[in-house]
Amino acid sequence: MTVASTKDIAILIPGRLHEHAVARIEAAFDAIRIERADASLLPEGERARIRGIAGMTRIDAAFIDALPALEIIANFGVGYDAVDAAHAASKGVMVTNTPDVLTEEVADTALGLLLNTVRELPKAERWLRDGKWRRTGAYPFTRGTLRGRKAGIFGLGRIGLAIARRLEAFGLSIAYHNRNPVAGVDYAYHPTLLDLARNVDTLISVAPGGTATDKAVNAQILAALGPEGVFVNIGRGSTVDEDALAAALADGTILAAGLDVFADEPNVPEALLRAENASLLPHVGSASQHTRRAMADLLADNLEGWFAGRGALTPVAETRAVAVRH
Ligand code: NAP
Ligand code: 8YV
Repeated sequence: MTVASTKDIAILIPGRLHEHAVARIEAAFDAIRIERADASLLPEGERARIRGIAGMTRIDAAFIDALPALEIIANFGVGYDAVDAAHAASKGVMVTNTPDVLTEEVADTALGLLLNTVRELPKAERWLRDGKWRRTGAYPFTRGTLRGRKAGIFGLGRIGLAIARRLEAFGLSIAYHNRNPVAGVDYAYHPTLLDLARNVDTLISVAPGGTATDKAVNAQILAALGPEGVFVNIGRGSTVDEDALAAALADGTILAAGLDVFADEPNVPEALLRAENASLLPHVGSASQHTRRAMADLLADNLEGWFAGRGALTPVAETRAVAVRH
């Protein structure tokens, strides 16, 4: 049996994408690059040729509608809140993401961020580098400690579970909130986020973005955490009311926060930049060379599998029933 070439299949890459993913797409397909996901950047004839999109950018309903031959959107990242997957499903378009290959890396980052936040490690390092250890003496004892803390995980999925396993090893008690309890897990389940926040002092959010979680971590949740409360966000910035968080950090409603994600990246609110009790990272949860390459491979494997007629490797929930139609 001869295998048909995929070199005439047009795959659109809007905006930036990992160079290994680009190289694999260029090797297997007819890769077309544009600056951003804007259909006006493509001539009419070109639009009708696009059968796949590979990207890490917003793909909205209008963009999907502008590409009549579109079959698959391969998203670089496990979080796909930037892709209108419900609309894609309604048009019979597959959406894939990059789960599992990044889980342990992101969980590692979450623990690093938690330690940085509670034990002020970046500030202690700055103290040393600024010569204060030599001139002034030891860095002040931190008010925060992991000892005796009760952790609550908002979004106990793949990454949440990997974080929970690490927290267990650190000796913390663990509770969680999801829409549904997780089978086979004996961490305490709380049916609402508020109930979880009232019962823990360390809230770690690894929930997806989207309308259902928009600003879910608000002033009431932060107040429920209490004055020893620590909030860590490794999920999506949109899940937090950033104004309420900045106010809670400033007035002592909570002790500290560690944030890897923000509502309007790369723009971080001034009030959070100024907060000395916040430890801030520029969305580096999965950002090792090893893990980003694995994500790039999974994205390319999804496209290759799809156009070889084998279906998608990692379809998102909304498009699980979408079938190969070529
Ligand atoms: P996952 O396995 O799908 O887990 C998501 C969890 O969130 C599920 O347990 C789900 O449980 C819960 N959830 C979803 N919607 C909810 C809602 N409205 N209310 C309460 N709980 C809800 O996904 P994952 O692989 O762990 O990734 C989680 C998220 O991490 C991604 O979506 C992404 O935004 C973020 N992420 C960030 C980085 C980074 O670099 N900082 C890297 C990777 C991923 P139920 O369905 O039962 O509600
Ligand atoms: C990436 C992420 O930084 O997978 C995710 O959901 O947030 C990160 O791994 C991001 O997706 C790159 O666009």
